[in-house]
Amino acid sequence: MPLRLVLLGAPGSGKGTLTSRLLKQMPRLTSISTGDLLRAEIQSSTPIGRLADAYIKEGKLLPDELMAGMVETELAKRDIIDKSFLLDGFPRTPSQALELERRLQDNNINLVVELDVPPDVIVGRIANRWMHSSGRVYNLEYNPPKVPFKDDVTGEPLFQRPDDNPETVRKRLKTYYEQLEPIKRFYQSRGVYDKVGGETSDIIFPQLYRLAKSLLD
Ligand code: G5P
Ligand code: MG
Repeated sequence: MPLRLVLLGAPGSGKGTLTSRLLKQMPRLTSISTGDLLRAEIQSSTPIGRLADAYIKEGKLLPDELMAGMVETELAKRDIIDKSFLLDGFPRTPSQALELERRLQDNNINLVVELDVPPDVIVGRIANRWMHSSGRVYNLEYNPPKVPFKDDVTGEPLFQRPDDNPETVRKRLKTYYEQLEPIKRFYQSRGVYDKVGGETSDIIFPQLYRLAKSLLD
């Protein structure tokens, strides 16, 4: 059966980190990160990018319709709507979840995993995050690049996200915890919700892998 997995987790909970690990173990899986898509739009200075820049800097969520359309386009472009895929950072609201369901029809989400990481652990991680424009993520303490401040694959310089400053991180965390209960209830009502937790991605990964593996054939 195709695995159609949503990772739900606070800023800095490890969605990107765990996605890369899962893709290494499950080569047939394809991932879409809405944060990465938006950052690519910003990089190319498109109209969506200009809008996204304003929202992201404020730590606010972009409009639901726009995000659902963006994910649908990406699924179609990669021709994976009826295959296995992982969504990182989408849906984040019940309205996005409903839109996604409407657009996926017979290929609905069959696993939603909440990453439960204590907020005090998260704040320290984000301060040490550096990334590459491909979406590859590093942490100066946890998974440092081989050459300081350079991407392991391309050798290009790494940067820090403009929304990773303490004030915006606080807003992003608040937004996340406001949306968590409603979206959790939505997916519990569909019978596909599960939760894994721990203070490190090393503790969380085997739990996540077990859940994903149980659906992927
Ligand atoms: P994003 O880009 O989706 P967030 O805020 O949801 O952003 P973020 O910050 O990308 O999530 P993450 O992917 O969950 O966090 O975490 P990560 O990057 O893997 O790990 C964080 C850091 O911790 C890294 O440095 C990593 O190396 C390190 N790390 C991982 N594991 C460990 C560990 O075990 N120990 C230690 N010490 N470190 C570790 O969305 C950005 C914005 O885009 C808009 C919104 O404005 C959003 O704020 N947006 C949307 N708007 C509306 N609807 C949507 N669906 C939207 N999606 C995005
Ligand atoms: Mg991320």
